This record gives sequence, structure tokens and C-alpha cells, in this order.
Amino acid sequence: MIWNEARECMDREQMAIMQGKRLAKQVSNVYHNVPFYRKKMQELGLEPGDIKGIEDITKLPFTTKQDLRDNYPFGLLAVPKSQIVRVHASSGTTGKATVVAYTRKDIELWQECVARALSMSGIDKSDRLQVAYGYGLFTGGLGLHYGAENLGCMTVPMSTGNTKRLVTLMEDFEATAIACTPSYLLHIAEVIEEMGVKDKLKLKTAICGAEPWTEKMRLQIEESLGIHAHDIYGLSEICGPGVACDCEHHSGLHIQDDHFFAEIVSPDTLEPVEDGVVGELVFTTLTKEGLPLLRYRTKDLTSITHDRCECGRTTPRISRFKGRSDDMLIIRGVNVFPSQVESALLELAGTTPHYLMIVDRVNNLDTLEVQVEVEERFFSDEVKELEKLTKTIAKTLQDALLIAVKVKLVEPRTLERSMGKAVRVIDNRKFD
Ligand code: DLL
Repeated sequence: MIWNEARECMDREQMAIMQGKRLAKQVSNVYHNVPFYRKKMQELGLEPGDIKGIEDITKLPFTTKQDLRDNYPFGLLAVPKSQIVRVHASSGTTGKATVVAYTRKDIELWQECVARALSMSGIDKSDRLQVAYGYGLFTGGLGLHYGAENLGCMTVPMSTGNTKRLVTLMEDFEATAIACTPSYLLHIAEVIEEMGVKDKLKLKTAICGAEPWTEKMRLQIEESLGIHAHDIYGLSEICGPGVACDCEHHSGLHIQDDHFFAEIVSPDTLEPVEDGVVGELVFTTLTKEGLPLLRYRTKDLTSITHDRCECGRTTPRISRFKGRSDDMLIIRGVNVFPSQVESALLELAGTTPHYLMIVDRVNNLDTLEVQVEVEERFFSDEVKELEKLTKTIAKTLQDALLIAVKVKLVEPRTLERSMGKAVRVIDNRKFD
């Protein structure tokens, strides 16, 4: 718990004073060094001196992913390019990538946040951690890597690619921890099973994130591998993984709020909502130098609580993500989240968490087909069993989503596996 001892003692009032000072300094910084923010603040009639404490944050303008795209690649830097030591980028689904940039101090801050997150997951320097996020422009690989080294773990830069080799090295190096997406860990669990080496492994902890997953899926991973699984959250724009992580009580993700100030706002009105109410998560980076962001709209839907956690930490906690406001599918006017399908499937015996949603438009009517991998036995037994299961799944999904669903059952390991973020939805509708 080395990284968290200080945080556990931090009183909320003291924290608010520190956040306020950091915010005032950051606002003055962006006003003077980022023309984009100066213009936005001037449009609102704001001067840096108007921001005196953290309670003034709601006076500030929001920032969106589009603003980052419009200023591609380096238009929002608050320091000269010569002070940047690293860049990362996320591939945009449309148009330009989103580029983020770090000074040396930003990299140190990020490493510390990841080290704290690992520590919160019970990992310490005696652990041997395989990092199985992609290395490269994606922040997952290098982010976890330097955080783990900072904590002092033996860090194995596996990246993604060859799952059998990963499992072999897991056994040979006696890896005790792994960092990867939850969907990839499910695939790794299948390969471990296939290779028959489960009993030889020393794995005890997984730190998973980068995509939405349910509590049921977390428990399933814990059970199938006999390990503890933790949730780690982050986004490139704010730094990468390590913005928040869950502790041993798994009752929400603790935000590293000495560096990242979180607000939850209504996606419609952009007004702050009460604790416990689901809305869009918004972050302000209080200490970042290279690419500081004010009130960045993450599009991630969650709620927040400021109650003290059973673990003793005083940070605010965000609940497991409901998805993204822009991941939400609207099918025949009904809002559908992929996580609802996952939760419903995990309730049923015989199914696996591997599924694919295919949305189409036939005669101006939206259709949803859900392909689900089910256990082998349904394909060897009587056809009736398969039909029965198809009907049960269709009914369960219909009840959960409130729309008719065509279900297609497929054999185990038919759906394409992803080593990074899982592709759960194919939307064939054309909206233009
Ligand atoms: O996914 C950073 C990361 C790497 C986080 C490794 C955790 C582990 P981006 O590629 O910029 O960065 O994608 C950020 O992924 O806005 C969420 O929608 C989603 N996301 C990340 N972590 C979680 C999580 C990395 N634990 C976007 N639960 C975010 C749900 C997550 N969604």
C-alpha cells in the first residue's frame, strides 16, 4: 500500500483546498499558453483571476474530442514542442486521430498514477507482471509498463500477438499478475484450459480495463482462473490507464483526484448531477503540463459517490461504466447498451460471454441479431436442445432490451477474438 498511505489520510477539505490552488494555477497556465482556451474564456468573459477555488470549476468551458481533432496534432500544447518527450494517439473511427503529448513531468505523474493503481490492486514489487496490452501509440502497453517498473515489479512487456507463447512464459516466469483487456483475458483463460497448464501457474491478480465489462464478467474471470481481478480506467486524453482503479472492495473506482478532478454532468443540459445519478464523466487535469485539458467530456456514462470507501480511502469513486453515450445504440427508438446483452447472457447457463451484435435496417425497420457462443454440448446433443436454448436466450434478451432480438447460436471459439478492445457491435445501418 506504499502509494496509498498518504492518500488514505487526506481529509476532503484539505484536498479541496489543494485542488483549488492547482486549478487556479492551471487555468492561468492555459489562458496564457493555449490560444484555444484564451479565446474560449474570453468568449465567456472569464479572466484567470475569476477562478479562485475548485467550486469555480463550473464557470469554465468544456473541451470535446472534436476540439482535439480541430487542433490536430499539436495545437493545444501548453509548452514548446521541445519539452515534449512522448506522444500517444488513438485511432479515430472517423477522420483524424486524437494526439496526446507528455512532458517528462507528465510521464512521471502518469507512472505514479499507474503504480498507485497497481498497488490498490494488491500488486507490489515482489510481483511479476505480464503486460498484455498493445505497445505503441495506444496508451495501454507503455502506460502499464512504466507504472509497473515504477512500483518495482518484474515487468514482462508481452504486448499482444501470440497467446500460447504468453501462457508458456506465464508458466516459465512464474508470472503472478497480468494486465490486459478483460475480453483478452477470457481468451487467455481458454488457451490456458486448452494447454492444460492451469495448475502450474502462479497467477493471482489481473488488472483489466480499456473497455466496458460487467461485474458478472469480473467474477467469472476470478472464478475461472482462481485470481483477483481489478478494474482500471483511463483515457489517452487525460493520460492513459491509471486515472481510476478499484480496490479490494470493488465498490467503484477510486479517482486519483489530486491530479484529475471529476464532475458528472447531464449529457443533455451539461449541468452537474447529484451523487448517485448517472451522467457523463468530465475531467479537468490539475497538474498536467504538455496537454492540459479543462472539463474534458469523456462521453463515458457513470455516477459518482463522495462517501468514504470501506478500504479507508477518501477519494471520490465512480461506478462501473454503463457504456459511452456515443456507444449507445438506438434500435427502433430504444436505447440499447452492449453491456445489457452481456449481463443478460451471463445470467443463463450454457452461454459464454462471447457475443456479437449485428444491427441492420430492412424495409426501414431496424433489426438486431445477437450471435452467441454456447457450450459444445448443445451442438452434439439433440437439435431440440439447441432450439430450446435459442428461444430462452431470445426471450431473456427481449425482456432485458425491450426489443425483439434474433438469436443465432454458434459453436465455441467461432467469433473472432480480439487481443485489444473487443468488437461487440457491427452496425450496418446507414444514417446519412
Ligand atoms: O483505453 C486507456 C486504458 C488502457 C485504460 C489500459 C485501461 C487500461 P483510450 O484508448 O483513449 O484509452 O480509450 C478510452 O476506453 O473513454 C472508456 O470509454 C474506455 N475504457 C477505458 N477503461 C475502461 C474501463 C484507454 N475500465 C476509453 N471500463 C474510455 C470501461 C473503459 N470502459
